[in-house]
Amino acid sequence: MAIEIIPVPDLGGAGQVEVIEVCVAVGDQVEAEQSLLVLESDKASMEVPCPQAGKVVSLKVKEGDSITEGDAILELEVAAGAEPEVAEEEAPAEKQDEPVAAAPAPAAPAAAAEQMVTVPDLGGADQVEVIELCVAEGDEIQEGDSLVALESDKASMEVPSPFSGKIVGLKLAVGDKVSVGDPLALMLVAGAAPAPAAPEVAAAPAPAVAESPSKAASAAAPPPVAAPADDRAAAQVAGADGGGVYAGPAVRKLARQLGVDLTRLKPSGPRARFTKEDVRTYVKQLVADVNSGKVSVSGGSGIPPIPEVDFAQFGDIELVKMSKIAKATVTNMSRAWLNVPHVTQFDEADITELEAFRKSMKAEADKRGVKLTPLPFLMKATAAALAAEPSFNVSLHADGEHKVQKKYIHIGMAVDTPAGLMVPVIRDVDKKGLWELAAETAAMAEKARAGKLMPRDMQGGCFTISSLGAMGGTGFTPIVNAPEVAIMGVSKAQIKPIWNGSEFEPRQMLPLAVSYDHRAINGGDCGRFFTYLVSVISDIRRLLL
Ligand code: CAO
Repeated sequence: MAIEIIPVPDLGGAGQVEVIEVCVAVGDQVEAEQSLLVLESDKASMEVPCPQAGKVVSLKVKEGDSITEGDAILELEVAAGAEPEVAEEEAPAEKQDEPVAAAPAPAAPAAAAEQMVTVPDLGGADQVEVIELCVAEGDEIQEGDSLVALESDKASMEVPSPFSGKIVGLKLAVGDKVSVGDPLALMLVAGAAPAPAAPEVAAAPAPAVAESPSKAASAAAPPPVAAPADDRAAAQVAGADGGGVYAGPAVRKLARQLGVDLTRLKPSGPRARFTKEDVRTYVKQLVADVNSGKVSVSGGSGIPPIPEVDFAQFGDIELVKMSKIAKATVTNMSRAWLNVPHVTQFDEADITELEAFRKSMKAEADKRGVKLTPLPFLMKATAAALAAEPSFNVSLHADGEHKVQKKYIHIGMAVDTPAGLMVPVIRDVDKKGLWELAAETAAMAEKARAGKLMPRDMQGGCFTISSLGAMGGTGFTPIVNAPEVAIMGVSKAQIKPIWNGSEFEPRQMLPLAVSYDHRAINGGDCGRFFTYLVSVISDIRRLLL
């Protein structure tokens, strides 16, 4: 093993550049070509790839540092005798003096002539996306003004104009993919010879991966990162108000990713330049304003926040830490409640016969070591209803165009545990018998209460049953466990006088409530599903049909 110092490569003449991101940490095993740093100059943001594989022993730079070519980035532990993999072809230093792209040859004053500006050497990058046009047809621009901003997966960069003159025609559009030599803009250039002379002014190569100068046309714009970093060269983004704002490519990229319109911000950088911090501060403030209710997200229909109250002013209080499950419940319930338009339908099932049968099985249940509660019967009946009314066994597809029709029947059961509410899922309920379901529901409830459920145990449900029957209550409206589209709440069975056509009969009635997502299910679907479900619970012989 040997220790190599990895230096900052040739930066295309960019001089001092800022480290905006360190992509590796001490101890990391890195591959050749893996990004080590993201740097930003006035004109470009760029990633610095690692020249060889190895282990990071120490870091010599940190975010915010100003560095230049040759500065040490990090110490890398490499296999003894290992050669830098990119050194041969791409070592920038070897090509530093080679001309890559050039401004047009100075010529004697002459009449204005049209010049085609082409895409300059892109440091080896090919098919680079045009992310912004910085000029429009008819614009009078100065040499060095940015024409377009390009973005590859490694860097975003601006292409400065090699001429002062007027834009006669733009040859590309936002979203186009361009390569070196592609026409960029036709310009009317005062005093330019009709055919530009051979390059005389050499520019430095693009960072780390410069290509042969032969690829650059004489009228190509100077390479993106070799451009002078003056005021004019700052990215000029046309604002909504027609004015201009100044921001480097990395700042514009961040603003684009976060959907921030830079014209709405105040720049804090030198010479009214926007910084990344400006964008972050703006977003932070916006989020804070939305959360505090100062700003409504949708012109009046936003949800006003629940005001913070100092409860201590009313009496003794204690802050109790919420469990992870309790916090997840906060998120899940809010998400389901706010996203799902709920409808809840109520009914009662006559479980007199079911209960008689269940009790008659007690001796056998004891022999099997299983407790036969009403829950397995409810599961089995629900599985039958889901098969009979498949409109309940769906989830809405994220594309807004489809429903996902499930061909399996997995049913979740809400379990009240000391840590909070958990919903383990019983798989393939339609294929299991009552004894198997009784054993499995009891085992899952036990596992939940012992905090031993695995994530997989709680995934894949099609429908949920929430039974508060053992506790009491005459009814409740359960919240759909999205992305499922329906849930059944079970309350405590009671003996009620039911009119049988000639007299009142004492019957054991089980109160049920089905809440459904009205985006996926209509009232008619629920009517069919629920009536069938109640009919099966009321006469479990139907399960055999
Ligand atoms: N009506 C009357 N009695 C009922 C009943 C009902 N609807 N459901 C169950 N019972 C009875 C059982 O038969 C059992 O009595 P016996 O011992 O005399 O047979 C007793 O209540 C206890 O049952 P159990 O709770 O042990 O078993 P279960 O299969 O009915 O329920 C489980 C299991 C895990 C669903 C339940 O224990 C549980 O945790 N429920 C809470 C669910 C919940 O929190 N839902 C709210 C979610 S939304 O906030």
